[in-house]
Amino acid sequence: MSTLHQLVVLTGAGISAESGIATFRGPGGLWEGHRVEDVCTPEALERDPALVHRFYDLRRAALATVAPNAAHRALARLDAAWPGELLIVTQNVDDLHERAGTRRLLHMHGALRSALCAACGTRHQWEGALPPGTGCAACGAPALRPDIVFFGEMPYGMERIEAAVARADLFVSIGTSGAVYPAAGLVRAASAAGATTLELNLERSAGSDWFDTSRLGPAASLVPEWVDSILSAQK
Ligand code: BV8
Repeated sequence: MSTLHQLVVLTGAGISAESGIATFRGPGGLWEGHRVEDVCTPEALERDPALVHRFYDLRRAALATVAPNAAHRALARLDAAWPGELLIVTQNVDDLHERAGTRRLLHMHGALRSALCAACGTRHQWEGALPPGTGCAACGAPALRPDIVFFGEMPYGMERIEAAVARADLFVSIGTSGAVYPAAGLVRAASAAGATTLELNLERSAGSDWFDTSRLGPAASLVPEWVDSILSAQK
C-alpha cells in the first residue's frame, strides 16, 4: 500500500507536442514567429491589439486539428482512479487535458477557449475569432480579450496551487523547460514541503537539478508508464 495521498502534477507544452501543438522554445517553436514581447505582454495588447488577438485566434482555431495523446489520456485515467487529493496544474492554454477527460485541472496561464472582459472580469466560453473591441455579453463594454496570462501578469489560481504544493507527497512535472516563473519555482516549494519530486521530460530542463528523479523521454510513453506504476502501487 503506497503512502502517497496528495499529488500535484505540473504540465507544460511538451505534453501537447505529440498531439502536434508546437512548443515555445523548440526549433520552430511558437515564439519563433514572434518575439514574446510582441504577442504575450499587456504592452503588446495595448500597442497592437489586432496582432495579439490574431495570434491567439490562430492557436484557438488550430485546436480543431489536434487531439489528446496517450499522456493526456493517462492523466485523465489517474484523475478518475486516484483516491487521494490530486491537482493537475497546466501552463498550457490548449484544451487537450479537458478533452481527455481530466477534471481536477487548473489552467494557471489561461485558456484559448475563454474570453475575458477587461472591464468587468467576466469570463466567457469562446470559439472562433475574437476581434479587438468585441462586446461583453455581461456588461456590454467592447472589452473582451484573450483569457491568457501575459508576461508581467499574475498567473491564475496561485493560492490554490501553493496550498496543494505545500500538502503534496509527490510533485510531478511533465513537458516543461522550467523557463518561466512562478511555475518553474513550484518544484522547489514542493521539495521544501517534503514532497518527492519527479520530472518527466524529453530532455534535461532548466529545473532538472531540483528534482529527486528526472526521466528523459517522450511524454506519450513516460506518462502512461508512470500512471500505471503509481495506480498499481495504490492497490
Ligand atoms: C509573473 C501563456 C508577477 C500564453 C505564458 C527574471 C527572473 C525570473 C522571473 C522573471 C524575470 N523577469 C520576469 C520574470 C517573470 C516572468 C518570467 O518567468 N519570465 C521568464 C521568461 C524569465 N513570469 C511572468 O511574467 C509571470 N507572471 O511573474 O507575475 C506578478 C506579481 C504580482 C502581480 C502581478 C504580476 C507570467 C508568466 C506567464 C506567461 N504566459 N503562456 C501562451 O501560452 O501563449 S508562458 C509560456 O511559456 C507557457 O505558458 C509556459 O509557462 C512557459 C514555458 O513553456 P513550456 O510549457 O515549458 O514550454 P517550452 O517550449 O519552454 O518547453 C517545452 C519542454 O517540453 C521542453 O523542455 C522540451 O524538452 C519538452 N518536450 C518537448 N517535446 C516533448 C517534451 N517533453 C515530453 N515529451 C515530448 N514529446
